[in-house]
Amino acid sequence: MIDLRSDTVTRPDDAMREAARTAEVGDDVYGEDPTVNDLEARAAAAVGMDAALYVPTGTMGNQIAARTHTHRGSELLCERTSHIYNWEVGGLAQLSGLQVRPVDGGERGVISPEDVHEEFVERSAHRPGTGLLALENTHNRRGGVAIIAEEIDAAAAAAHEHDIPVHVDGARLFNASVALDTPAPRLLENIDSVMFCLSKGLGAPVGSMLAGSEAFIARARRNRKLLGGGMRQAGIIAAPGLKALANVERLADDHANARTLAVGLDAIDGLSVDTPDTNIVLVETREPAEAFVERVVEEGVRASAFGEHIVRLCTHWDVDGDDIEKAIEGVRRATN
Ligand code: TLP
Repeated sequence: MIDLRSDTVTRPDDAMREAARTAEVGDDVYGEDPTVNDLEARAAAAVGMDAALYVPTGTMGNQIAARTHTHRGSELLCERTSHIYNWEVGGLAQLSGLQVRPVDGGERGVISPEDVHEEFVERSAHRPGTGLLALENTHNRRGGVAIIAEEIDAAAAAAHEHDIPVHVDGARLFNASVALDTPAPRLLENIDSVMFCLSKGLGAPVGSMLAGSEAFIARARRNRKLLGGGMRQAGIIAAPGLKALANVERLADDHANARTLAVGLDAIDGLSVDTPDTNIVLVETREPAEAFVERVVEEGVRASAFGEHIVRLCTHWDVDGDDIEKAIEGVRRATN
């Protein structure tokens, strides 16, 4: 079975398992786990921020960021199809009392400075006030779109004109960095906080990082405890995360595999596929996506239904060029 449902399905390699086995640990709620402390320092440096916090999931990282930046009853401005708004169980409302103001970012999911100015809400006797702008890079739902630094800068500058902080959901930030050949710190030069996942393309079994200023991370640490994310001897899971940080450059292989997959699938009758920026391939299907997904499983390929006629396939470090050829053949057989 070639599992292309997500880049989260990867299994840790021997080096990661060995790192977990031999990790030095302590109680991280006391700040005494040396492996977690090392991971937090290296993660902060990797994104050019002052400090970072290890969190169990990307969802928790985003939700902590939203809660830490805002006051209850304010608004969060984000793209209409963003993860933080659509796939985090309404956490913004449930956990932080936020109202979402979604903006349509078009085919690439990019929020423009004009969008920010137009949708900004001034706090008044009648209005809640915008509390945070959340961007997503790469943009998952729009097909792993890598958003360039200048577009991020422009939206951030507009938000800062209104004194609104900016958070980036960078679950796949390093995919953007590699695809654009832009260092991650440059993509975040004008950003107040970022979440990135160790457990997606980088291959760690678990874990994400939230990074920002020292003061922001100190407050975020408190919110992590509140949400039940204060972990004890977390070095056991942080150690594979440290190995994952070294896996950034190999994301280029995933992107090359995704392009090969896109070209192969686009040549199949009834399917339409655009060339992806990164490791996420969106396939437009003539038949309903659910039916397509069921059919390709029979031929040894797992994919995710992502819309009525949209199927997502992700490349990752557990699939190589041969697997991609086999996946294309499997889909061809399934659709014949
Ligand atoms: N995304 C998952 C699913 O939830 C769709 C996936 O398979 O892509 N931000 C973005 C942009 C994400 O894509 C995800 C996970 C998250 C945040 C949440 O990360 P986790 O799953 O670690 O909570």
